[in-house]
Amino acid sequence: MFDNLSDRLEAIYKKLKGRGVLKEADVDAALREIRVALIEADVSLPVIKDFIAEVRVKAVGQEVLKSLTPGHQMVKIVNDDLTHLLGDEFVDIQFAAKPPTIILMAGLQGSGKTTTVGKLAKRFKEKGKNCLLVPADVYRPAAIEQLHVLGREIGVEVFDAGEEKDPIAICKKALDEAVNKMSQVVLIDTAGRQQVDDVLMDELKRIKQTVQPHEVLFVADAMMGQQSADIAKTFDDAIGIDGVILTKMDGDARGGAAFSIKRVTGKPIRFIGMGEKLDALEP
Ligand SMILES: Nc1nc2c(ncn2[C@@H]2O[C@H](COP(=O)(O)OP(=O)(O)OP(=O)(O)O)[C@@H](O)[C@H]2O)c(=O)[nH]1
Ligand SMILES: [Mg+2]
Repeated sequence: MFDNLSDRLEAIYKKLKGRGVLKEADVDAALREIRVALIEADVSLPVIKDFIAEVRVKAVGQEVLKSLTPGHQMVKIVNDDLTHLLGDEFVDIQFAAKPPTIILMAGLQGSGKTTTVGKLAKRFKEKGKNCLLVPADVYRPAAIEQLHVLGREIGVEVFDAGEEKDPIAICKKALDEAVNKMSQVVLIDTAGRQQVDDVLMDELKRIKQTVQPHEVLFVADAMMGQQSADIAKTFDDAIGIDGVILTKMDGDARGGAAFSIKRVTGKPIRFIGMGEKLDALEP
C-alpha cells in the first residue's frame, strides 16, 4: 500500500544500519528524513509531529545510542511504531454469532460506497455466505439501479425497495426479508453528500439505530489525502464507526490518508480498494 514510502524508508534504514556508532544528532537527522518521507506520503502534519516525537523519545530513551547495533535498534523502533500506527494486524470483518451480520456503509459522495458493497458481497459470497444488498440511497435516481446491476453481476440478491422512498423504512423491511430468507450478511448502501452535513448524519444515525449494525464501515477516497482524516473523525463522532475502507488506492494516492485516519480515529483500516473492478479489494 505504501510502495514509495517503503522505498524511502528502506533507503534511510540502509544508511542507519551500516553505522557502528549513532549520535543523537544522527537520530535527529534520520528523523528529519523520515519526516520528509511521511510528508511526501501525504500524512497530516499533526500526525507526523506526534509520531516523530514518540519515536525520538523511544530512540533516545531506550539507550539506542549506547547499544551495540544502534542503527538496527532505531529501525526496529520506527518499524514497530509504523506497524502499530497502521493496526498491528489485519482484522477481518467478524460474522455475528446470530445471523444476519449487518454492515452499514457510510461516506461522502463518490467515495466508493456502492462499489465497495459489491466488492464485499463478492468476497462474502466466495466465503460461502449469502448476502442481501440494501439500497438505502433514495436521493440519486440511479443509485438503486446501480446496486441492482452490481447484484446481478455477482449473483447476489438485492432488496427490492419498490416505491418506498424512506431509507429507514427500506432498511426495516430489508431486515425482515433477510431474516425470512436467512441471509447471512446484510450490506446497507447509503447516500453520500458532497460534504458533511447534519441532515445526512441525522439520517445515518437513525438508520444505525434502526438496524443496529454489527459493523459501520466508513468509506474514504484515498485521493482526498489528509482531509479524509477530519471527515472520518466527523463521521466517527456523529455516528460511530468501527472500521475504514480506503478506496482508489490504485490511483496516485500516496497512502498518507491511511496513517492519518488511523491515528485520528483509532479505527482499523479494514480493506483498501484497488480499482473499479469487483475483485479489486485487498485486506
Ligand atoms: N480507481 C478506483 N475507482 C474506484 C474504486 N472504488 C470506487 N471507484 C469508482 O469511484 C466512483 C464512485 O464510486 P461509487 O461506488 O458509485 O461511490 P459512492 O460512494 O457509492 O457514491 P454516491 O452513491 O454518489 O455517494 C465510481 O466510478 C467507481 O468505479 C477504487 O478502489 N479504485
Ligand atoms: Mg453510491
